[in-house]
Amino acid sequence: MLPWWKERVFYQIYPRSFKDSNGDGIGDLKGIISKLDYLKELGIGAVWLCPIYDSPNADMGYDIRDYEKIMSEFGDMDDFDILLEEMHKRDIKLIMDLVVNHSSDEHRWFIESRKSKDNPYRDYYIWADGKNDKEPNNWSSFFTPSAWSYCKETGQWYLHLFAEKQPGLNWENPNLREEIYAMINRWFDKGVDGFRMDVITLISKNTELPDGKGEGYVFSPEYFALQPKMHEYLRELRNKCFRGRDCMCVGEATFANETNANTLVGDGNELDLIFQFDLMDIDGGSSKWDLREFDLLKFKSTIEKWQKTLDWNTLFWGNHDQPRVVSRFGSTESEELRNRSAKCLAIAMYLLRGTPFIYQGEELGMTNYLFENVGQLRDIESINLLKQNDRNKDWAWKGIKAKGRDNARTPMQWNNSNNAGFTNGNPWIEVNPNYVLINAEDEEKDSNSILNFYKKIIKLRNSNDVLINGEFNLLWPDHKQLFAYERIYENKKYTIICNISNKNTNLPEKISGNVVLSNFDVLEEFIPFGAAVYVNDD
Ligand code: TEU
Ligand code: CA
Repeated sequence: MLPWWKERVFYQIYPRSFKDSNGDGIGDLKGIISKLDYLKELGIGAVWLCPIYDSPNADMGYDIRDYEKIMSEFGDMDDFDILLEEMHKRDIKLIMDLVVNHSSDEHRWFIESRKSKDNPYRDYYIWADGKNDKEPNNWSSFFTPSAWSYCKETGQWYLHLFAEKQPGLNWENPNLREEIYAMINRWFDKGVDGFRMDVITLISKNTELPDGKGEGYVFSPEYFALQPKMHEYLRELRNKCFRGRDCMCVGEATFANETNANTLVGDGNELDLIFQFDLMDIDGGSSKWDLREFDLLKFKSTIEKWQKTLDWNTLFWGNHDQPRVVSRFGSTESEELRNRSAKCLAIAMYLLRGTPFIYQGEELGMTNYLFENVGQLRDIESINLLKQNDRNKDWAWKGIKAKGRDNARTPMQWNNSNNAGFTNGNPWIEVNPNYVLINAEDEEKDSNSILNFYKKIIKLRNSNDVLINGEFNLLWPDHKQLFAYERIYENKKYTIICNISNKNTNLPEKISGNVVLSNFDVLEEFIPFGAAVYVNDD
């Protein structure tokens, strides 16, 4: 019997932008409840819900002020209880996004911790003395030049691997860990089905706090990612919270690679699944902002590497941190190409071996937004990039337009009425004006829509022995246009062929079997972004 999280297709909801029910322009829990039938009809079996906890939203909820209070803009705990009940009524599981590498600086623990060096909560966070009136070391953070901020009340610095308002929790402290475990178990007792653990590979740091190699501020994950005690903490988390429950824990495994990934999921004593980011980094250079062209051969070798590295992968083209996949790896040159490339990418990804995670709006073929000025941005990562590159604004803006996280955070496009039916108020972030063309209501009525194609792919995969259990075999690894692979289980084989290019191409060999799904009238020649699924059970 497979665990439920291997048999279901997941859908990631970014609640702030999903559906607003009370006209304040901000998505909320009641809005999600109103769209559960839409998810059921899509074929979704589980939801990853981005953080809904009380937060000042310095980083849109990834800065938690109270782990057991619902963010007031999203509703209250009664709304949550109804949401969970309505999900379970529809046999949709719920995993919560949990951020325990850091909290908000407005969390009561931090308010206490910063009061004095002998405060009982002092060691819930990572404090250190400066060196020669400067930071304790030269680490930079994901969002700020230095990973340290000074606290004059106590004359020490505190570590934050993200924004100043996201102080790092000190997992070395068993009291902190016990509080985290107790909180997780109280959420389990409410009936949630698991957690997506934010940047969980960063929870252990090198306590010597050594300088990174280089001049100035240096990004130094070799001292704060996948450190030795991380496994100890993950095993303790498994034993204190997950063991014995019919639940799932997926870790955002920032900096995991093929040499260490199995230490996180291999023996079942730590995480069940990981999100690794090799594919998300494929069009970046020294940073995500150094844009690179999509390289299909690199894509194919990356996919094959991970299909061979892990017995069970997470399968995703994006999330709330990534740009919209059809704009990034597909084509928006024409409506025909947007339609066909979105379908091609879905076939390419979601018939691989692993658990699919579809990001809200991806099933509609939603695109990046054409941001033009900083007033349209909401994401601290992009806003800080502009601040830190004042003399290099063109470079920064090029990166933000291509990969800024706000691209994925514009409101869900439900219909072609005002604000795409997301809100009848003033949306917290601009709605993409192409909602008049791209929206769920119109796509539901269009048999050729991306939405209806996603329904077909999910239906094909759901409860399909071969596509769930089958082994993966890459075909034609050196072909410069075709991404093709087989899924084989017992005597049945599916062959998946995708022309991820903007040129026609012929198949290198004849494929046996019948076409069960395709995004074009399959002939010998595959048109740009043409994709087809063949099955043969000889
Ligand atoms: O993201 C961690 C992370 O590495 C991101 O900074 C990501 O690599 C980057 O944004 C890509 O552009 C998690 C959450 O998914 C993200 O939303 C939070 O901002 C971050 O942690 C801090 O909690
Ligand atoms: Ca609202």
